[in-house]
Amino acid sequence: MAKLPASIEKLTEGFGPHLNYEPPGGWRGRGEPEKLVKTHCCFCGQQCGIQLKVRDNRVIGFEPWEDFPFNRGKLCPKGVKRYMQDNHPDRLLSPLRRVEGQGFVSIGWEEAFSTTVKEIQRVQQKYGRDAVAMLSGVSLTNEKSYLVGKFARLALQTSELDYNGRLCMVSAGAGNKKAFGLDRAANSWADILEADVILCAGTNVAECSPITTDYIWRARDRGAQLIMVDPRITPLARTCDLHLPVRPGADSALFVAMLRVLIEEGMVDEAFVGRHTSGWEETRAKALETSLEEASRISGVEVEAIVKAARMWGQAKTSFLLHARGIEHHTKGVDNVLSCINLVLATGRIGRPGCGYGTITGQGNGQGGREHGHKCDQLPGNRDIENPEHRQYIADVWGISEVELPHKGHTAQEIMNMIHDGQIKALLSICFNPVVSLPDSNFTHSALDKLEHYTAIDFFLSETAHHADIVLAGSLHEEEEGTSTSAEGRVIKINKAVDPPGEARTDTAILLELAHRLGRDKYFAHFKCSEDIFNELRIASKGGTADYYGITYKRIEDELGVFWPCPEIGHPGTPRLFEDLTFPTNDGKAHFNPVAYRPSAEEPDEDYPVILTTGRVVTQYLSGTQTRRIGGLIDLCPEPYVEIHPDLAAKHGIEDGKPMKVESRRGEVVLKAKVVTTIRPDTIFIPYHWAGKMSANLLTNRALDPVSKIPEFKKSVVRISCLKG
Ligand SMILES: Nc1nc2c(c(=O)[nH]1)N[C@H]1C(S)=C(S)[C@@H](COP(=O)(O)OP(=O)(O)OC[C@H]3O[C@@H](n4cnc5c(=O)[nH]c(N)nc54)[C@H](O)[C@@H]3O)O[C@H]1N2
Ligand SMILES: Nc1nc2c(c(=O)[nH]1)N[C@H]1C(S)=C(S)[C@@H](COP(=O)(O)OP(=O)(O)OC[C@H]3O[C@@H](n4cnc5c(=O)[nH]c(N)nc54)[C@H](O)[C@@H]3O)O[C@H]1N2
Ligand code: SF4
Ligand SMILES: [Mo]
Repeated sequence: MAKLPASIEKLTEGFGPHLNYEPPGGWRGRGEPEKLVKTHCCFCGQQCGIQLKVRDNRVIGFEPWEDFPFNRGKLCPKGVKRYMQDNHPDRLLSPLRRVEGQGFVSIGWEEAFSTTVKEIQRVQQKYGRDAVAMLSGVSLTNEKSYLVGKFARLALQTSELDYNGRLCMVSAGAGNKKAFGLDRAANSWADILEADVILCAGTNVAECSPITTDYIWRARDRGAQLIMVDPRITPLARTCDLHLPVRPGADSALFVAMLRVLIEEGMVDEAFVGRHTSGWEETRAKALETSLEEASRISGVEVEAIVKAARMWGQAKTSFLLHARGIEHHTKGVDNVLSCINLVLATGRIGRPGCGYGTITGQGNGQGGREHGHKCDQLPGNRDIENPEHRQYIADVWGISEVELPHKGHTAQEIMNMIHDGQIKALLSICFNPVVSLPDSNFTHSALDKLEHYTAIDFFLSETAHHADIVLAGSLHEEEEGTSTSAEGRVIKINKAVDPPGEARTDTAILLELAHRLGRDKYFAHFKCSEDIFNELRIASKGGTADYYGITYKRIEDELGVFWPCPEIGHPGTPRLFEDLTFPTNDGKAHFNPVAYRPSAEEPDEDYPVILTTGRVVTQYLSGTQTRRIGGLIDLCPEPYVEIHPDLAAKHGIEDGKPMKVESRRGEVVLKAKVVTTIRPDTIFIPYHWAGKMSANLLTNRALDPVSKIPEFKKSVVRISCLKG
């Protein structure tokens, strides 16, 4: 193996023996694979096709899968290294119990299940059913997401179920439903290739949706222009035609100003607006209330740049608008999304070739997972848990009376607040690491310490699982068959490559056993395999906006994915939505929504004069429990840092590579400064994938968007100082 540069060796010192881990004899010593399994990457919403090499019931490597149309064999660094999770020495091989003074000790499944069930029953008898909450995650397949929704409502019989997509996709989802009546990217990525102008708002495409970069480059090869809206000049922005360095939290002011230019310069598609939309008059009037100068003052983007962006967008024949968490992780995340959609609708560029719109889904199954029922307000098929007809339909599918179906519960951050307040006493979590990923981690730690009982299902001992009484050893992505839905809305097949190692069990087997022990077999015992669950999901989604009825395992495999909605077996699936220019809203039209700028929950002041924004790096994934264990990825970015502009750094005597302190109203961190000219001088950026003292979420704010209840990860205020020595 080539020797690592001294600087990197130094940085990885002390990270523990698991880094650069290789099995005895090395990976090569494992010999040739016995089989190649076509499946998908376990990480982000791009859901790249990949082939896993398997030998002796172990994943020993990967091969590109060039036939899969979305990524055509391409992978990012995480996809290339993902196979190293399998065989990992940190992998949980049996259930664990936390014993005071001893830490975690290995126990048998009988003890693990009986303790969990006894505690759930004790807490529910003493405090009521809703005193037990469940938190879930959308790295899980559609089958597991559906099962969790049914499990929480029929086995735990609680209304307190929510999921980690609450930190991710919910502002986009709420905005999409308001405007289009349906929550999915409106097009497959093939339409990006035909777009004349591509506008990317609040998305670090090259690092976070790396394969989308390839689509944008191919469009640019045909002459497409690229506009990027981000407080940082991200890697893709370095090549764009126009970069708008928006002040964090000010996107709606910017987009409303662009709409004003479209109106004033006659670039609105009046025929489309008149025939296919409603709400235009109010939206138009609102847009004309803010002057360009005022929008420029709020957003920090020059008037000329706003006008230029509006003209580039307004004069194009085809266009594609993409956004992600940069505009969505705000207390006005939904407003920001709606202000983008207003630009798409005003120019009538939707439902045609090369005319597209989409939020870029974050987590692996961030799309499918938000459709089939582990959101607190939702039932499968993207049905509304408070709509009497929707409730009756699902009650019939599940064989219960409608009154037995719990009502809407609270969202993820609200559940954590209720744990802190003592209203929720026990927690079951699967696939969620809130200690690292929720804002204000000191608060999250103290909330979890108050629980009377906590069982976590994970394959690694995450930082949140450190608080658990019982940890159930669940399964990796490659250990269970299922389906997932990519950012494009394409339903794809996840194939099982290996069995769970040691005593670990599949997530599905764990949930089914818990349901059995809770005495609710009659709703679950018919599930003998993942396909049984999918077939029930198909029926449960039938007639909903996210209709999967016509999708079968066989079709997915034969067709390399099927786009929902797909309401009948013979239906071809729907790569491009709204082609007939009708929308599944109450009036069949797309809805404009008037948006007015409002400040963020925190704005800079004398005590905390600097804006903090947070996000990602290409080599780490989410809370890092998976990618911080893969040596090859840690080598590329071993620890978090503070991106800071040279002017701001100089003001505080901060030097590149030297430690600096960042303090907010909630906590403080000491990290190395990374002095770069690619960030606004009033803003610093910290990647959030690390736990403990290096965690960005020690600083962030628990304030929520009033509609989507997403936390304001993208803006809080801090003071900074240089640390000598
Ligand atoms: N490498 C990697 N890829 C990932 C993930 C990962 O953890 N690592 N996670 C996946 C998931 S779950 C998600 S949600 C996606 C997230 O994908 P993205 O949303 O693209 O990633 P982020 O880094 O969270 O934020 C994107 C950008 O928002 C900018 N930004 C900050 N504040 C504002 C603002 O107020 N306005 C605007 N316009 N921009 C702002 C930041 O500078 C940043 O460049 O990535 C997915 N892909
Ligand atoms: N400051 C700041 N905070 C953020 C963000 C930000 O931009 N800034 N982004 C937010 C966003 S967009 C997101 S999506 C969240 C993500 O936050 P989380 O969802 O908490 O992050 P993950 O790392 O996905 O945590 C999932 C846990 O589930 C486990 N897991 C993964 N797959 C499976 C599986 O198949 N089965 C089981 N049983 N367990 C599994 C992993 O080991 C891990 O411990 O973070 C949010 N937090
Ligand atoms: S992390 Fe995302 S872009 Fe990278 S290989 Fe996996 S699915 Fe593809
Ligand atoms: Mo996300």
